[in-house]
This record gives sequence, C-alpha cells and structure tokens, in this order.
Amino acid sequence: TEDYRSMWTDLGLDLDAHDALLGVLGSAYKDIYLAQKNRPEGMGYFDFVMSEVHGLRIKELMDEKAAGGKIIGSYCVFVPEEIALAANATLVGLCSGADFAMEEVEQLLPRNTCALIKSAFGFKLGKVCPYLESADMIVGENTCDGKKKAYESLGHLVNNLYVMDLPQMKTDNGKALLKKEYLRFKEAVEALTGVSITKESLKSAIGVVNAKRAAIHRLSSLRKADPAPISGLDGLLANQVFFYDNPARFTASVHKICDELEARIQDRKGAFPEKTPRILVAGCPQAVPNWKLPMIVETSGAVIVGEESCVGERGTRHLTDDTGSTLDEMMDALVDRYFQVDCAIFTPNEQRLLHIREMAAAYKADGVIHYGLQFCQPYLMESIPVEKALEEKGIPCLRIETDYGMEDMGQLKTRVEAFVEQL
Ligand code: BJ8
Repeated sequence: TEDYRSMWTDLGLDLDAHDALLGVLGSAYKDIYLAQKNRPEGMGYFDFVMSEVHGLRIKELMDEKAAGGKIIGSYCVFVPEEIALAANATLVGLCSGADFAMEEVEQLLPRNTCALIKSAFGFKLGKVCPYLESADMIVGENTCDGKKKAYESLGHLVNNLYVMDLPQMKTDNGKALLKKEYLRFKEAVEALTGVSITKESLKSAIGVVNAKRAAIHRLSSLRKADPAPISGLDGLLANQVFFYDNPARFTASVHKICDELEARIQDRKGAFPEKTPRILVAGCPQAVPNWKLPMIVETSGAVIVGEESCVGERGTRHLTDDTGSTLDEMMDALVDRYFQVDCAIFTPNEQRLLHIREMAAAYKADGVIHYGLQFCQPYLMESIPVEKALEEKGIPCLRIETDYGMEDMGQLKTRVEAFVEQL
C-alpha cells in the first residue's frame, strides 16, 4: 500500500531495489512454500507473516518506536533477547539468506567470505532491509573471524553498531567473560532506552522468551512422528519467523499449529507418506529466505525432521531459570543458559557432536546432512568430526558445502538424491 511505501522511503530504503527484492521473494515463496502439498492449515499464519514481513511487522516496530520503545538488531543467538525486552526494546534478527548488491559487497569484503556475512552487507549497501534501517542499535559479536572483522567495516556503514565480545572456550574464564559482556550490554541497552532493568522486568522478559522457545520445542517434538505431520520447509520457516515476529503472537500461533499437528498425528496424516526417509540437517544457520537445501531435500524423496542450527534447536533448546531472587541471580541464569550454546566457534566443541547424535536418535533420522556455507571455517572444519561421530553410530552423513547461488542446484540435487536412495 501507499502507507508502506512512504514508511520505506522514510526509512531510507531504495524503493526500486526493494520492489525487486520483494518480487523475487514473493515468487520464491509461491514456488517453494505454497506449492507444497498437505500443509497444515495453521501455516496460513506464517504465509501471512511472510507476505507482511516488510509491511505490517515494520509498521508495528515503527509504532513501538513512536511510543518510546527501541529496536535492537542482532546477527547471533548469543545476543540475549531477554535483556532487550526487559528494558522496553524489541530484538530482531538481521541475518539474511539472499545475495544482494554483490558487486558493491565485494568492494568491502573478500570474495571468499561466507554468504551470510556478504548478504548482511548486501542488504545494507542495497538499502533494502527495513529491519536494519529501523534499528536503534545494531549488535555485532566476536564469533567467527569473518564476522568479527566484517563488523569493523560495518561500523563505517552504520552509526549505531555495538560490539559484544564472546568467549571461545567453555571454561570458567570464558563464563566470566560472558557475564561481564552481558552486564555491559545491559548497561548499553538501559542507556539506549532510558529504562533500568529490574528483577521484575527481567523475570517477565525471561518468561516471554521461555514461552516462545517452549512453543518451538513442542513443535519440534511433534516432528518426531512418522509420518511427519509438517514438512521441513515449514518447520524451518517457523524457526526463521521466531527472529522477527511479536513474541507473544508467535507463541500463540505456534501452539495453534501444534494443536492441529497433534490431531494430524492421531489421524496418521502427514506432510509426506509414512516411511519417507527422514533427514536431520546440521550446520550453519539458514536465515530467511534461504530455503535452498530443504527445497532440494524435500523434492528428492525425503523429509527433514529437525535442524541442528542456530535457526533451529541449537538456538532454542535451553530455557532460562527464572526463579532467581535477585537481579544478579537472574543475570547468572541468563549466562548459564546462553553458555550452553554449542556454536562451532568454540574449542573444543564436543557437546555439539553429542547433541547431533542425540537429535538423530530422538527424531529417528535415517541420515544427517551437514550444511556448510562455503568459506565458513568453523562449521566446515567441524563437519569432519561430525561425520565421524555419526559413522561410529552407523548413521550416514552427507557433507555439503554451498552458498546462496543457484548455480550448484543440479549438482546438489544429484548428490542428495543419491544419498536418500541409500538410506
Ligand atoms: S552462535 S552459528 S548465530 S556465530 S556461517 S558468519 S560462523 S563464517 S553464523 Fe552463528 Fe552465533 Fe555461532 Fe549461531 Fe561465520 Fe560460518 Fe559465516 Fe556464520
């Protein structure tokens, strides 16, 4: 509508480029999502959210800002949403899953940078991301070398970058660093919003985020059924929308879908027939609109039953203890919760291997596909021990390495089909 166009102009978006992006996104969604058969009706909610992802949701964020709230953008699941919420700010995910303005990007970043980082730059340089432009604070974090160094350049493109340091080892020192950094972040967010975080506000924020994660846990757990009541594409979409949507509405919508999925399981109704080979995907985060791998897998005779990823179970699996009786105890509980995230930037990272094995068993996966983005050293390096750990348990593993381009679609499909065939 006209309202949205003036909102986008006010945000400084390049309307022509943005129209082009929405056009591509809309037709990809139609071809990939709406073309699926046997979808749960509740997915209509996510269809609506996606059709309004740069419209209604941005309008809501602008309304929050007009009412005195602040928007904080983040590129990593280590940035605690609870702290933002407790200080009257809304946290949104900024990672993006599509190539944009690549020529300009490659003037700032080496060609051999992972697609996720390039995409974040492309959306900034191309002026097409209303989330990025509406953010009052953008949080970078010292995770992989690619992101860590890229934020130095991003700092020249935006004027509100905040960089969080993160540990690399799961030691006492590492945990102490995380606590210090969360306290420093808390102060920065309080300074941004002018709202002091209290024991009560943090407790209530922990409750909101726990509820959102618990809803996703319920959804994930229903995917253990055979036939799988929901496709991997739709499961991934729920995990992607997790980063954008209003938390309470998201939680309610996911529960509604879960009620429907429970009924489907009772009726033995699936998104795919019973005994369809089941795949667990492990590896790099798949940000919206990166639907490349699930689209290939689910048009190759298999169904994806889980994502070991930050856009998935690695990001959501733990809840935060909200029973602390002081603000400091609750900050400690947050640190305890986030410290368990087993990102591949940690060394050693044995827990992740165990979690992948656990997930393969819990979701009754016939095989695991390790999804590595090209030039992502942490996950590509770790894919080899992951494959070994799975082989020890007799679980077949296919390691793929790809980017956001479509050039390797045919080759990937051939490899995935061959893998599914042997399961
Ligand atoms: S906690 S996975 S969200 S850092 S794909 S940019 S690792 S070169 S995204 Fe992540 Fe936080 Fe870890 Fe999760 Fe670097 Fe690899 Fe690119 Fe990556």
